[in-house]
Amino acid sequence: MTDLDDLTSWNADWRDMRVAVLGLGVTGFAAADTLAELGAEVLVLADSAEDERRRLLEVIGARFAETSEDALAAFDPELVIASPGYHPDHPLLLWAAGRGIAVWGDIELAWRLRDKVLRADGTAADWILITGTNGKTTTTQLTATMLVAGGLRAAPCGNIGVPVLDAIRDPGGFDVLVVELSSYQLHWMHGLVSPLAATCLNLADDHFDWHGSAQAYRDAKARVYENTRVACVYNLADEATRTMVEEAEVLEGARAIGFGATIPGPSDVGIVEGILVDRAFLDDRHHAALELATMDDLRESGLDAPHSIQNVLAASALARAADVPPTAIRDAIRAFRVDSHRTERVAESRGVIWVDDSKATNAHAAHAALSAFDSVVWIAGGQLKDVDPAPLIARHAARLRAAILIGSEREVLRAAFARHAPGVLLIEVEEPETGGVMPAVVRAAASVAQPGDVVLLAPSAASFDQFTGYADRGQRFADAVREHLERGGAADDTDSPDLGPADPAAPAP
Ligand code: UMA
Repeated sequence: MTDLDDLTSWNADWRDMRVAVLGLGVTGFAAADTLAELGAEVLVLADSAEDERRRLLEVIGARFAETSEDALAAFDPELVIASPGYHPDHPLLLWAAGRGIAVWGDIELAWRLRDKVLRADGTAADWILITGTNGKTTTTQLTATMLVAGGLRAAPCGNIGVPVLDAIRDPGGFDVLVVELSSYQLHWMHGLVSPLAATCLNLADDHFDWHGSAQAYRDAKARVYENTRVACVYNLADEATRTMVEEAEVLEGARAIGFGATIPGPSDVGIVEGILVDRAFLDDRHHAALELATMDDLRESGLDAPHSIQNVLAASALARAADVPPTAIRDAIRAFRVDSHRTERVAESRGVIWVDDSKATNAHAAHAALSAFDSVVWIAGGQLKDVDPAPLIARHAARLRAAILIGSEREVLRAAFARHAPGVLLIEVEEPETGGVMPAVVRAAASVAQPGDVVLLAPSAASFDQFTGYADRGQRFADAVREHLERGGAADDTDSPDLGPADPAAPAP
């Protein structure tokens, strides 16, 4: 029987160890591939999987079984690796817990194996960890871009879409990995990972369906700071993130660095008269500051919305913790362009602006998007993840020309509107048999939008009930908008006989 405590290196003896991998998405496949390469005996279990991945499993010498306790018991695993989407109460995880079998996430496994490809000085790449309810992906990309501009070999990975297990096996090797972590991945980390720098960008309600409570979600996020070596970067405007840092077990010498769009104190990164400055990573921080970039630089890169400024400040602090020079940070900001589906302007026609913020999968992100506009036709709904939409609706009722409801949990939204925004026009759009919901959504939005309005897709919900993900939802929206406008449709296109499955129901009951 292998002692799991000894398995802290790529060069440890993983041979013939029986490892069950739960899930065959990108994480499960990367885990199976890694473990097979190490000589372990691998059984992958999942409810469903793409044929191509199943075929590849055979090629790499791993086995597949549909989810079943019997299959897992017959395999008699010494270790279980859980994909992030697995709930801790999943029957197979309860089975493993009941027998005292260790369960690791992919992040812990990758940390143990990070010495596969070493840097020139013989050490493994540093890790920078990024979590938070919103802004993770942009901040991860920004940080990696800044590190590269500073001459470091760096890559974004983790929840952003590239499993960390793939990054640590890249033969080219890296100086720094910038790891985006979801609360699910943090849940499965057991205090081993020791990052160079870490941040929790912000904390708001999300994923309560998975974690069970706000406290459990917060506690998972707080793990990001454990064992930090150089800098715990926190949000000066979000007390919860400061408390996480205060309570974290960090390595001696690690510093707390605040970020915020205000005049920074010593040990903070902030803004003075339109200039982003570092008052943290310089010797004379009590009397001086380093210029990083100007607000004009941010504007030109589309990074000047309030939440984007926060992301830039956090990324700058993380990059400075890795010794990236200020000029490289400025260059990276100037060269950066915001990704698709994040407050992305899709079209403008007859005074109506169409904006895709499909990435707004929770209330915090939808709040940031809604706050940016004065008069909005809001497309909302999907999987609400057990988070009450009422506060968001109450807060933004005054700016809503109308709300177009989609998705599987419309009754919750309908009730929240009835209570907190009874004057707002509600249009419900049913999923048609073919062609998807977006063409009807766009027709409905065009029928109510007035010049000066923004039609905003910021659903405050996950998309998996109707789409393959937020990118698919945003793309279908953008396609439907362009098609509608090409056909000459616009705000006056209300006489279309096929307003389709849209069901105007205003005002709400
Ligand atoms: N599966 C089951 N039963 C379950 C759960 C999953 O059988 O109860 C199986 C599925 O059939 C499938 C596989 O597990 O075979 C899917 O595993 P997964 O859901 O963990 O997804 P991966 O493809 O491995 O992708 C995961 C992250 N997904 C989730 O956390 C849900 C990806 O984040 C991440 O990019 C990837 O690992 C690499 O690290 C996506 C995401 O939606 C983008 N993240 C959430 C978010 O950002 O809000 C957390």
